[in-house]
Amino acid sequence: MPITLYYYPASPGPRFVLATAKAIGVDIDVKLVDLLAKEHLKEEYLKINPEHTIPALDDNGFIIWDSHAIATYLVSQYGKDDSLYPKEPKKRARVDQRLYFEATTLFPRFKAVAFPLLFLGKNEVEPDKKTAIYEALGLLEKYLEPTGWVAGEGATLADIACAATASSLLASGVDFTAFPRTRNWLERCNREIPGFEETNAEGAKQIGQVLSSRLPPNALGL
Ligand SMILES: N[C@@H](CCC(=O)N[C@@H](CS)C(=O)NCC(=O)O)C(=O)O
Repeated sequence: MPITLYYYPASPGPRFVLATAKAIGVDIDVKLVDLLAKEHLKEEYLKINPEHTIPALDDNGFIIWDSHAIATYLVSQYGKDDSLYPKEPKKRARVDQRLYFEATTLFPRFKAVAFPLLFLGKNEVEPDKKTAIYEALGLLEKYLEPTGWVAGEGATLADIACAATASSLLASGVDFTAFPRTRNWLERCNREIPGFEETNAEGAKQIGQVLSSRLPPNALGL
């Protein structure tokens, strides 16, 4: 039986999961949940995920949501090796810490800007929310300093998670001039993480276009 991913291409989390599945060679059926049409709030989807967030995964009746929980499950269950999510406790702790950074800082700051534009009819960005995005990117820039990767010597799930969100910010007009390592790393993710560009680039472009269409020119730039 196939594994089903409830998915919306413009959202970073579903792209993170799809890129992970691609990188470890797991076949996934994608079921589109159109956020802009509010399909995530319908009874049918609330039965799958009462938190009404995308993505969620159904692996033959095992239902789990939150992109980080899904991606770590997929690698633990189906990965051929542990390079994306190391088993060694200290290496894993570093990857987990950076996954939680994405889950609790980088992505929520993006969502704090995107949600009002997408769902509340807003056409502006509050200055403190914009500042918070630049602060989060400053942290990511620091994390990349030792090795050029987010959480260790090579690409891990933390890179895929952070890159799905950072590429969305770049496509939405955030100014990356002060974050040269982050820009280089995004290009490296596209080149070196198998399947990443293929599963991520188009959706990042889509969210960038939707957000830009709701904002005055250069609203997220400096
Ligand atoms: N921590 C969650 C966040 C998921 C999330 O907030 N997804 C957004 C789309 S990018 C969503 O579903 N928004 C609709 C809602 O919150 O009702 C994850 O990583 O899966």
